This record gives sequence, C-alpha cells and structure tokens, in this order.
Amino acid sequence: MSVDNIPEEIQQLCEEIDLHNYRYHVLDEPTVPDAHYDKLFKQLKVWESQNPALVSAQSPTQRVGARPNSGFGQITHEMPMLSLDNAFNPAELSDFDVRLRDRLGRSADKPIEYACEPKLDGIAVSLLYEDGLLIRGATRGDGAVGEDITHNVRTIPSIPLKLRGTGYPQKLEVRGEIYMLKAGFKAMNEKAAKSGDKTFVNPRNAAAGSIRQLDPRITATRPLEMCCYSIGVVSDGEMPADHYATLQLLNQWGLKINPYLQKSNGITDALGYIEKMQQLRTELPYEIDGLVFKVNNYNLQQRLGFISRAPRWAIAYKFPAQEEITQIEQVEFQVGRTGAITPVARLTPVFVGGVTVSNATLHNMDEIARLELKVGDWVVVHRAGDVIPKVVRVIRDKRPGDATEVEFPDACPVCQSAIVRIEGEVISRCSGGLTCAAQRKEALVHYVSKKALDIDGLGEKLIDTLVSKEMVAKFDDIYYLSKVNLMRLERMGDKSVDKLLATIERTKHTSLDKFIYALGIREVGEATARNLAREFGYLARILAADVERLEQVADVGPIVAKHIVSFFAQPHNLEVIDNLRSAGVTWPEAEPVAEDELLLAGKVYVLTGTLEQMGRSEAKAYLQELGAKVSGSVSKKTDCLVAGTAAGSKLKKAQDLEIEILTEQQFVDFLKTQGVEV
Ligand code: 5U1
Repeated sequence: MSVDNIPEEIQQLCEEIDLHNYRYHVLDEPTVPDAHYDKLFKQLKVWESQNPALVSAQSPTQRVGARPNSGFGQITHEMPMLSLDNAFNPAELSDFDVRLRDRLGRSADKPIEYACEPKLDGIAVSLLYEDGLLIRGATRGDGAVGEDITHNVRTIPSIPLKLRGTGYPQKLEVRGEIYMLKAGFKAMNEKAAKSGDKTFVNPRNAAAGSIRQLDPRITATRPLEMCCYSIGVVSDGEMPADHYATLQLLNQWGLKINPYLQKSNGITDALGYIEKMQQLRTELPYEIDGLVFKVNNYNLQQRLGFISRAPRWAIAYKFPAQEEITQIEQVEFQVGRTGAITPVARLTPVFVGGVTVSNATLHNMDEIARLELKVGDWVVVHRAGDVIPKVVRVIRDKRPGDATEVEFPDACPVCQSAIVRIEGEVISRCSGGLTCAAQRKEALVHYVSKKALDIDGLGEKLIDTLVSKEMVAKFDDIYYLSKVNLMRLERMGDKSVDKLLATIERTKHTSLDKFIYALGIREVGEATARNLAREFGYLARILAADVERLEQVADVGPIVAKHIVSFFAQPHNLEVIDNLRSAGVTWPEAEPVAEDELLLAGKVYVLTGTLEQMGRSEAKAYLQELGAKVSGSVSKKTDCLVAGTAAGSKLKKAQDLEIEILTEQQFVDFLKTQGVEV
C-alpha cells in the first residue's frame, strides 16, 4: 500500500475495516478471513500512531475509550421507552387482534398486517445518532430516565460508530436489545470459573453486568451484540411509512436487525409464526423469551395510540418460563444402554417450559459435587424445548436443616453387578453388560429406534413388557416373536400384532450403516456408522480393521476406534451378529465409493433460512456424506444454496450471483434419490 497520501489512505482503510465489520457482525456474511481483517487493523494502528492528529473518534481503533469520570450519568429519554403488553397463549393473541380491529373498524376479511420478530432476552437500550455519528448510548432505566452507557456501547462491534450510506435523518434515535450469544456466554463463564472469577447465571445477567461496567476495556472483552427493533426521536429526515421497511433501512445504514423479522398478513399468519419460532427457539444462538407482534403501518399505530406505558399496537407473546424453582425429593440412579449410571433428581412436580416436570438429569457425581447438591435442596430447574430438564443451581439460602448427602450406590441398582469407574472418566458403569436387565432393555430400545432398524410399533413400553416377561432378551429374539404370544399381552389386538409382525419382517432388510448403528457400539452415532459403512462397504472389513485403519475414517478418533475394535473382539458380540443374520437380517454390501467419486465431491453448498424437516446440522451431515463442502457464506465459489423459510440476505446474494437455489422440499427430494431418508 502506498503511503503518499496518508489522510486519504487512513480514511480508506477505516472504511474498508468498517465494511468488514458490518459484513461480519451485522450481516453475518464475512467475505475475508479473520487474519486478513487483523492485518488491516494492525496497519491502521501503525498509521494512526505515526499520525495522531488524523485519528478520528469514529476510527475502528477508537472503540475502547476512557472510563467516565464520575460514574454513570443520567439520561432523560426525550421520548419515553415503552414497555409491552403481554399475551400468554394463542387465544390472548387473537383477542389482541380482535381489539385492534374493533378500534380500527376493520372486518375479519380485512386483516391487519403485523411485523413479527423474536423478543430477545437482553437489555433494552437507546442509541442516538446525529449527522450519522453515534453520540450517545443509554439504558432504558425506568423508561423515562436511563443511564449513560456511551463508553460501553461504543465497544460493541455490531453497533456502528458511524452510519453507512446516506439519507439518514440529522437526528435518529434507534432502540433495541443488547444481548449475549449463548456460546459466548458459556465460553466466558468457563474462563471465569477457571480463573476463580465471578460467573453469571444466564446470558441476560451477563449482558446486564457487562453493559454496566465503568471500565469499557472490560465491556470490550464481553461477547455482546445489539439488535435494533424500533426508532425513537427522528428529526430532519424522512423515514418509511411502516415498521418493517424502517428496520430494513436501519440495516442498510449498518445496524443489526433480527433475521427472523417477517410480516404476517392477519392473525392466522401470526399464529403460524409462533409455531415456527417455538420449534426454532432452542436452535437459536441467543435466548429469546417470546415474540413481538407490531401493527406494521405507522398511520394505524398512530390511530391506535397508547394505554399508560404500553402501545396498543404491539404485544409481546411470552413463552412459558424455562426456569422454575422446586425441591429435590430424592436422587435415584438409572442404568443406561452402555451401563452408564446416571443420577436422576426426583422433583416436586413443577410447571416449567410448558410442561410439568418431575425428573431432571444430574449427569454424574462430579456434577452433583459441582452443584453442591443435597437431597431436600431447593433448586432451579431449566427446561428448553424437548431437551431433558436440568438442575442448574442450588438455592443455598433455602437449604432445609435435614438435607442429606447424595450417596452413590455400591453396586448396580438393577442387577447388583459391580460398578466400575475407568480412570480419567467421569462416568461410572455397571459391569453386568447384557446380563443387566436395564442395559438389555436400553440396548433393545436403541436397536429398534428410527435411526437403527426402525421397527415402528415396538416402543419402549412394549419392550419393557417383553423384557420383564422374558419374551425378549437378545436382539434376535425379536424375530422369533409369535402371534400367539404377542396376542396374550395387554392392549395387543389381532390387527396391531399383524402390523407389528409385518414391520419386523419388512425391516429385516436394512442398510449396513443402520445395522452398525443399531449394534450400539460406544460412541458410534449415526454419522460415524454412515462413515464406516461408506468407507468399508462390507461388515467383514470393519470387523477386520485395526485401530490405525479405523482412525483414517472421518469422525473416528483414537477413542472411538478403540471402542470399535474392542466391541468386535468380544465373542458374544460376534455371536449377536451371527444370530441376527441367521434370523434373516440382511443388508446390501458393495465396494466403497472413493471420496472424489462421491456425487457432490468438490461442490460447495450453503444452507440458509429455517429448515422445517431437519436440523441444520443434520442437513450439513447429509451433504458432507455425499462429498459436498458446507460453507457459511455465499460467494462466487458457491455451487448451490439450500433456502429454507425466512431466508434473507444469503438468498438475495445467491439470486444476484445466479447460483442454483433449492427449496427445502427440492433438497429433501434430492436426498431421497440418494437413498437418504429424512
Ligand atoms: N423485538 C422487540 N422487542 N421489543 C421490546 N421489539 C420490541 N419492541 C419493544 C420492546 C420493549 O417496544 C416497542 C413498543 C417499541
């Protein structure tokens, strides 16, 4: 780079760094590697140190400034920062729509357009831009007066110090939420715990604690983001006529908005949005505690007005609380498929995350020690989506005087075999193997599960009965079940027995990967099983492979390789395989396909939007299995974009670059042609 014209070069470099910042932190579409960004940043620092008079307050190097001299100043909001009315179920949301239509004199056939967006669980803030420059950041406070946090908001990379482009009003107040990503929160807490520093209870508290630091150098180290959801004071400038268009414009000016923002035509559409977001909730990289629905059109908003401190034209749809307090009644020990002994807390039933919870996993004894948990303690239980409820902390102040220590059993609670704990492992296991009824049952449940032999109709309850009545003990016993015997069981009629026997017969024809997965080898999940099947083609070759050879398979490290070798070294496991073959279980075997001969070898795929029929990671695994590379951003090198619903800027970019685009259904259909069942 030439340095003949330093002021211009510095200016250009600032703009280039700002652009990368915007692409990375606001659009989530970086176009250069981190190392390149770091190089540019370093260069700017060098030039600025040589030309201190040319350092502008908006330079990317100037995000971390001095701490305020006299604590946090107070800011009176020129326009109060409102709160939101709440709805707790679909009926209350429908009532809201009816109320608004009554007020506006609209019949049901003239639906109101709503802007729908997630309600981030963070800290509400206001940013003030004058002539495009960030001049102030304030917390919401009590809605009328907040705290001056300008020194801290400047450190947040998704907040531009200077608006991009042109056309913004001379004075523009932007409002939104500062929050912390779940992954950043976890990493930050782990680091703090290691160095003996204070940890935070949840991402929201961590964000609040970070934004209320006097020293901006501390805030700068915290993984904070800001997402904008409205405007406040605007003067000397034009803004669009609706909320959705306003947020799009804020995004063009460099501010982050939520990618799941969408319009809905009427309340039925809005209810569909709830369904979709509820499913997505646990996959989101940040916590949300609900959704917000706003009348999109500003004229209508004005006509509707306010009631006390909340607008009539908006409502927060609150999800059920994910954390509640309850008491530990007992700690019991369960035996899993691989013999792992897991402590489970029996709780006083509590309604959390939309269901009544009476059990929560405690993982292992180390976790109990970490939580310092005793029987009788009051605890906070967390339940998110379909994930197993978890005890997150003990409320020490509420510990009853008669709380007792958790005692680990001396022997397996099911079969009384010895319990072993391998050095370096946190898990203790029952040494009974398949002689232990609990392990047998879990192994059978795994064998018949969807991703294994997929014997629909042979559920956990029926297996329980079959095991306890000693009708099934080993996998192959399933294939010798008779109609007469099954008919003797409760709730098993003629039709359901016929159906079950037909399914058992049909699913005898399986695939090598499903068969390997079904065997229940430790640490061999469906992806590893697929990689093994693809790499070897024949079961006999997997049986013959040593640790070194197995380690060459994608996904297989030394531990997994050792598990595979030791599984096949045990005569009783080979006997299981022989017996299954004798019972008629078959799968096609073929020469493996070389990596570069895979259908999608060398192809670059990008996934965007919400996939309804599978998770992102599942879609990624399918593509990788077919040889494709999966990238996070669209570029000229992209061969195909798989676009789910609510796809945003990546879809637009792919259209601009004329890249092949598949809808989710087209993608699923394509996978089916490759024998992948979704
Ligand atoms: N997503 C979103 N969260 N949230 C919070 N929008 C939104 N709007 C709010 C609040 C308090 O208030 C409006 C009245 C602007």
